[in-house]
Amino acid sequence: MRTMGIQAYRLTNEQLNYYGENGFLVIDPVFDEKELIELRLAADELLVKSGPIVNSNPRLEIEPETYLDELVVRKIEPIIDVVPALKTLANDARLMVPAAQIFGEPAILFEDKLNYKPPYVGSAYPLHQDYSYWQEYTDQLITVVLYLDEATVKNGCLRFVPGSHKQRLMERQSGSAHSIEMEDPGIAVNAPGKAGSLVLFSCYTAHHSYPNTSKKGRRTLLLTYNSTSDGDTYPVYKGKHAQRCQEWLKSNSN
Ligand SMILES: O=C(O)CCC(=O)C(=O)O
Repeated sequence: MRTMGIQAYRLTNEQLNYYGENGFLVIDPVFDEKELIELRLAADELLVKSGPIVNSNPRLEIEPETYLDELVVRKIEPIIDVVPALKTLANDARLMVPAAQIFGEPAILFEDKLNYKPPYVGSAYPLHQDYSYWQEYTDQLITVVLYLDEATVKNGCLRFVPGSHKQRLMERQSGSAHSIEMEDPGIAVNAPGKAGSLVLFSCYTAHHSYPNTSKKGRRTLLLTYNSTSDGDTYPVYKGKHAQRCQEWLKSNSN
């Protein structure tokens, strides 16, 4: 964990009020260019060490569309068991202090992933609330996103429905386990950010993103935390998934 005074990473009252009202908050860059270069190298290492880019690789989600006939990675999950620098990031005070402040108690890692939004083929995420995926766990969950690359309207930054976190789970589209039925997804607002910015959001905040139609990709690291009083579920949740990924890689490497 970075040793700079933890006080420096605390949210202001204004930021806390914004989060309370809207269910999300964008924080101006808290990682500098040198750190971002190291984290991008860590992301590259993660991709190499995650194994072959095939649909059967349990650590990868692949984009529906190919690029120049090649499969393209959409998401890597989990990530902290592969590259030590990413485990260090998950424990960084810049991510954990704001989450802990909102919980009113220390935060503990729940889920970890790297989302790509590759140029041209980066696909949309339909409107959803993350808690619809996590219903067997606590709902004291906050995701902290770190934009590794600049996220713009053109390359498909995250978009949030302000205040939707106050509604608990919303109605899903018929035939869909997670996508929300909403007459006007345009009520979501863009959450662009420079590389190194953070975005915090609640597991009930409805969000989505449009496809990337630009030539600039954007990667995001997403670390989700639960409150410590709900215990450490990581070993039985993502830890088990990590084990399956490691076993798959062992049996699929030459
Ligand atoms: O990366 C994105 O564009 C959306 C990610 C997202 O909605 C999620 O992981 O829940």
